[in-house]
Amino acid sequence: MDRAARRPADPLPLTPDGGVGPQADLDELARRGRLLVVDTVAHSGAGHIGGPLSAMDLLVALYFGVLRIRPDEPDWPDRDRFILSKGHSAIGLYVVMALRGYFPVAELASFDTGDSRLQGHPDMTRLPGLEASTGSLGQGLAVGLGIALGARMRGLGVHTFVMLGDGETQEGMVWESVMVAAKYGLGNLTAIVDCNGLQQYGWPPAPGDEGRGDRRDPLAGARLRDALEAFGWRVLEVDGHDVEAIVAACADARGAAAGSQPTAILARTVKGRGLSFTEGRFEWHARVATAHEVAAARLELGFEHPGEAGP
Ligand SMILES: Cc1ncc(C[n+]2csc(CCOP(=O)(O)OP(=O)(O)O)c2C)c(N)n1
Repeated sequence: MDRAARRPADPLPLTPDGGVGPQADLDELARRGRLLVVDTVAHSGAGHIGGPLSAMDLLVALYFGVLRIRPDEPDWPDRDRFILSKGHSAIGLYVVMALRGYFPVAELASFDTGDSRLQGHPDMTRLPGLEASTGSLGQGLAVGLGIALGARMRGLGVHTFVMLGDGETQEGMVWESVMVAAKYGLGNLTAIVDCNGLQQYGWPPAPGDEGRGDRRDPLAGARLRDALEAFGWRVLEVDGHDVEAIVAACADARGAAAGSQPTAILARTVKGRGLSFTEGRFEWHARVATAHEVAAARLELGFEHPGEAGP
């Protein structure tokens, strides 16, 4: 079948504009979001799975429980700003933006095609609602701190949230941004780190550890907390799959006084979360599900419609 003519299966009870409205149950939304990620990547034939599934509860919490935004007026000057610094998880962001009403869910079918607004990594010149183009790891926090500083200078009461991967914190530019944000006391800036402990191929084993096959990141967990605190940030830790807890942590971060420390929320997550065959498996970083796997995902997530998605 012609790729452009196919569309992801859509099990959602949608409103006419393709959104579901902010009152929907957030865990249910995350479950639906996960299926749309798997379906859309299968439909497109390319994309990432592990990172978007890891971040899905964080994205749902942000877009449905935290961010002050107007999907029908994406450039509203008083909106909160959100930057997905780990831009390879773009499909997770697009799914949640579609559910929130930025564009019709059916448009996900164009993901990663030539002239689509939904590029494989976020492109702010194409899709209204994106605050930055990302994908080259390490840059999102620098953009976020510039926005937060500018907002404070202009007296805007907006809050800027930036989501990073824990593997991404190996980029030196992250720490330059951490240092500058602390220097300027940007209490209106919050970094959310998706701490799943895995990245694309992980770290090579340390000398003597060759047989262990342990690809966990050395900065995951306690060492990341220590480093951020040493640079002058306030650090909160949260279960990154507990939507209510994430919303509460973000509210706490938003409450930081002007001129005080920026906040980092370390969200403990599982890469590939939600499907037994993707959880904790680095090889699903950017794998495409087969038709059989899409069907298995649908069953595991509790959706029985056959749908059209899948190769
Ligand atoms: C500067 C840069 N180097 C390498 C890559 C290739 N790359 C894409 S994702 C990724 C791993 C990212 O790991 P992490 O930040 O932990 O993301 P997650 O596990 O949440 O997907 C790498 C190395 C990139 N996009 N940018």
